[in-house]
Amino acid sequence: MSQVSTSSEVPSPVCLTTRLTPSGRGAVAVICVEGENAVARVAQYFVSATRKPLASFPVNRVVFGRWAQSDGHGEELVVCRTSETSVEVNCHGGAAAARAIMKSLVADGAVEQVSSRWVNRRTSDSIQAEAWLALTEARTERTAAILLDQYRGALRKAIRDAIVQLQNGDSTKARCELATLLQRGDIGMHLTRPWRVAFAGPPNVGKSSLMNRLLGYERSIVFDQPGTTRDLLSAPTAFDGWSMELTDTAGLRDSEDTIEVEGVSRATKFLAEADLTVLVFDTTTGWDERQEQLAERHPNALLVANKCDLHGVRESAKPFLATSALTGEGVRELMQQIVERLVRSEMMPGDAVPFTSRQIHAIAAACQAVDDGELSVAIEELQTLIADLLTSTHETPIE
Ligand SMILES: Nc1nc2c(ncn2[C@@H]2O[C@H](COP(=O)(O)OP(=O)(O)OP(=O)(O)O)[C@@H](O)[C@H]2O)c(=O)[nH]1
Ligand SMILES: [Mg+2]
Repeated sequence: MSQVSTSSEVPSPVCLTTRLTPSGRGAVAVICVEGENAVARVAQYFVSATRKPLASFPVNRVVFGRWAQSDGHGEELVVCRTSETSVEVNCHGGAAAARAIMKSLVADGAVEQVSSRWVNRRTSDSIQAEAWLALTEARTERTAAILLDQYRGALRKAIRDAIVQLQNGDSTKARCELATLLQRGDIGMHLTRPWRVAFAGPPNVGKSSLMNRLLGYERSIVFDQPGTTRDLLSAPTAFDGWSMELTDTAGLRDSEDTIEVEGVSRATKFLAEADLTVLVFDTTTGWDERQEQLAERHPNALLVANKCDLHGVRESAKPFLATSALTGEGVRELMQQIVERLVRSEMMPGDAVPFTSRQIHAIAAACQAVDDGELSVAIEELQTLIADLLTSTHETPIE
């Protein structure tokens, strides 16, 4: 009751609270609290280890202390005033700790803001804003470095150059550079989303063993009886700095077992969606009509002859990569071939890459317009792509 009357006596300006780190696992979560009374709001919950009030610490000093909630719970964390009107709270990573802090601030009148709005307040460059957000989703150093290049202006510059070329009537050069950007679109879209690689093939050929070998741990159960894997089993990893999600599937065969039939049906559906299928066979078993048909049904699959330590002879005109999940032979080559199949463009540091569907659609539309001889339409598409956020979604600064 007293809290309500206090807040009505002192009109409180808008205080925004934003989670800056993405949801999911992480060592530390960062929450930004900003607005005229941000320090006071945080100080209601934060007790420094030295008991000195938060406002007495200089800007940019990292202060260790405790977040004390009204229900007696709380956690140790660090807080930093990043300006007179903003504070960063660094708490344990994971959803629960950050959620509890956001909840207490919101209960106290702060307004929760999505991270895209936070970004839009800091840059008017639409591509930089997209890169800023995408960076929080990058899973590897390599993908983060490429996004950082776009954040620093690589894509914006490439689009600007294409606009100038079109304005100067050099549509051939512009078309060529736009086509290069489009080719890199597939890589761009996978900077924040892993490539999906499926391991499929007849039962008992070593699909699970091979996937475990690539992951470096026992994700899937391996057993010497066919029909061991039933459901789809996925795990994230990275090859050569590219983010991948490997999925083990049930051995493809006709079965009377209802659960196995369902497993095979799920496997078949998944293969249609995966970016790449690694079709595994057992090098020691003969190459028969059924295996031939399986390979024919997946013409883009990477063909693997596993158990090469047993020195079987695969008699087929098809190009097989020999592997042994047992000894590790051929596994490095398999990794390389997976990357070669998926990452189809050569990339140099600093290269421009479109990484959102908005960007890719705009570039594709511009290419189409150039092909149709509509240069002014192409220029307009590209100008819209790099248009200032101020003209669309950029918000006024916090009062
Ligand atoms: N010698 C040898 N044995 C292997 C190799 N890879 C797998 N195995 C054995 O083959 C058997 C089947 O392996 P899994 O990895 O379970 O085969 P799978 O293809 O996943 O089988 P399902 O899930 O039943 O379709 C196990 O006994 C493994 O130890 C290999 O490269 N060499
Ligand atoms: Mg298996």
